[in-house]
Amino acid sequence: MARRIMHIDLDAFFVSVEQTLNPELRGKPVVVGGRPDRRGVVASASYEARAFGLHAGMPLITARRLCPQAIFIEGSFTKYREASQRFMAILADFSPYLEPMGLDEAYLDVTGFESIHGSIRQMAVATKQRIKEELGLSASIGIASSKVVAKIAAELSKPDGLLEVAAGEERSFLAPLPVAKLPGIGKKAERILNGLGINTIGQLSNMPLSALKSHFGVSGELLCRYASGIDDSKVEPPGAAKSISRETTFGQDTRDRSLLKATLGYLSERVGAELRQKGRQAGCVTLKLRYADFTTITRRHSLVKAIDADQIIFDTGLKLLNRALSQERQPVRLIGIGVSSLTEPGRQLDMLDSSEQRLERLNKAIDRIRKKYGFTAIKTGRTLPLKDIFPESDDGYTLHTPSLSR
Ligand code: TTP
Ligand code: MG
Repeated sequence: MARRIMHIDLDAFFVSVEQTLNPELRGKPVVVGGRPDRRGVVASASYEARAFGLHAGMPLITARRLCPQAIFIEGSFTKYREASQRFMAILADFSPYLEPMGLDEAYLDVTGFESIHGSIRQMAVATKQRIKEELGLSASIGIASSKVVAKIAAELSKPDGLLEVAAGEERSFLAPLPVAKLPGIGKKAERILNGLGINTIGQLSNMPLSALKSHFGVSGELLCRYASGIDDSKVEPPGAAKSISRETTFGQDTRDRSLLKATLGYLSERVGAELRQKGRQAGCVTLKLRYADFTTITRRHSLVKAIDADQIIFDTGLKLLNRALSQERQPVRLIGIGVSSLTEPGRQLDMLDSSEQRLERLNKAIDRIRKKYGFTAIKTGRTLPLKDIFPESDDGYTLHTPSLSR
């Protein structure tokens, strides 16, 4: 029996959440991402704004030029995370085979669920209705026999759409679409294919596999399968996180060592808090820097022993930072810190030496107080310079981009 898979994606997610909270924004060109006089890009644009050519990733300055009457909102990640959790909870009511992809989209395997809802189409209608009634948000849903086709169907149906591709119709459904609609085909691959005279997915599916492989290596095979609507990958519930990271772009490129250090300190605390909250320890710390000319570097350090202390994440990151800055004269645009090689803590308490025990007790106490009174209830010395620069809330500081500050 053919599988039935739904792909659900909320329409203009960040903007729509803002519109539910402020009805005056409804039906208007609205952009979430930041103020148009600051630098940054559009994170989400209402469909009214898209009519003027605005889209995610466009610089805010360009967006304002194309649509001066648009309303620009800084946004707040906390609101979007909450809406996302409620959205996923609704989906989980419909099927336990749920694979969230980011905040506002998910796959649902609904094979065999016809009997409960009459048809899968009616099930999708009911799903959309609950999302509308309970969250005030509109969703678009694609239904097909595979993830890749369901995703493309959902995107094609937007906004507030519902599109089902019957089993056996995958190939003819995909054939007339431009190659760029296929997941995995970015700007570069699109240019290569167009250069070869391949514009539609149908043309792509007729290319010899050897030609695809010579241009795209091992990915060639996957492209060939996708182009024919073949994708056996399962809808899988999320596994444990492989890494945890936080990053931020500065309002202005900076060489200010104390700002860089304090920001690194704050981001390290955010990473450490999530690491401990997930009950994991990390064996590797990675620093990320983007310089003024957009050159981006990552520097990693493997630790002898897995850790979960803010102090060690920060100290390791700071060493990497100092080394990187000594080799580069440009100002810094973005800084990020992450941990990976995550493991369950397996050690025994009495094996810890006293300095580790002290750190562990300290971080536990900090976590407890922050859980009760908010993140900024405790400001460590290393982050103090941020106090006068960034607005603070119970959830922590709001760095450069409020719609993404988490
Ligand atoms: P998308 O689902 O790609 O975009 P959207 O929901 O705003 O619009 P639609 O699905 O109707 O086309 O992404 C979901 C959210 O993720 C989006 O509201 C904001 C955020 N996002 C960014 O912050 N930066 C980006 O470049 C993109 C694409 C999305
Ligand atoms: Mg969306």
